[in-house]
Amino acid sequence: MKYVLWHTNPDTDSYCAAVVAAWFLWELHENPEYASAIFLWPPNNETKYVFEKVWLDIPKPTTELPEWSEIVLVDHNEASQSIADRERYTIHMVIDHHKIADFATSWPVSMRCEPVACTCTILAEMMLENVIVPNRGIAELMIWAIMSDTLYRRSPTTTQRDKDAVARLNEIARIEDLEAYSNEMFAAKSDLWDISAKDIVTMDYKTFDFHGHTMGIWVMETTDPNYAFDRKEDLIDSIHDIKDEQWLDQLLFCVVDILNSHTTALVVSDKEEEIVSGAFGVIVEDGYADLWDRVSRKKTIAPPIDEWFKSN
Ligand SMILES: [Mn+2]
Repeated sequence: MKYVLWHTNPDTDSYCAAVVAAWFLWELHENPEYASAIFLWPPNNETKYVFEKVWLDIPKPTTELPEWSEIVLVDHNEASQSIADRERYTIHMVIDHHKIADFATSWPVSMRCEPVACTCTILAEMMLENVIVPNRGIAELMIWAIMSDTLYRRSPTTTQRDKDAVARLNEIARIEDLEAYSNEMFAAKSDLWDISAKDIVTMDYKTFDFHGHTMGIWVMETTDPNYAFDRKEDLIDSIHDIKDEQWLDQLLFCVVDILNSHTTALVVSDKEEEIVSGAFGVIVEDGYADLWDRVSRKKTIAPPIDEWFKSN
């Protein structure tokens, strides 16, 4: 049995990709015992919504990962985003769409990494290549994952391959109004009334090493940015706490307005103000920096900061 694992702090793509990859491997090897998705971390509100909405006729994923087992990594490859003690398992395969940072094994491994917006786009292509036709539930999961990772195809990370995958998959899923469906999913993600400021800040985080500076770029994607702005003081307190706890030099918390493709960053110290105004050429006012249409951490937020650190 191979265990399919998503990254820590899983998002909708990683949840869906794990379930879909396990299904794909059963079909490919004609053996439902071949692989299992493993549920190690709880879903966010958006992912919960998707799994409540989609009808899946598949065996239940496991929650126990036996020691020394073979694992398949989806939606990540870096050790820092993976299960702790990863060296205690044998990596069998990687399916991912992120940069390759610190990946090494002492044995041969299958790697399928592609510069597309979503892991499920890669899985949809693997099915096409292997003449495996997803059932309706599996097709739907892949559509939601792609809509989530591309912010309904608005994000600059979106490629033609992502759009083609959605079109192909929707011939099976037959969702009539993709935009309305996507907006409901984003609204589910934005429903944060019962979530603490600290959990909001840590919902979607990635930490970068910019030329020796450890900086967190943390993102909240929402249909209603006021969820964040109304709790600004609480969020700032949490950001300071987290910076201390995680030994971060800097932390930028970005509120992404999904419907308007617009990002506002919360700037909590003079150093962060210097970085943000230098990297993006914007003025910080009242603790806020307007980053305009930079909605992708990977493509439009992290690279200018990296450049700034390089020359400062
Ligand atoms: Mn992804």
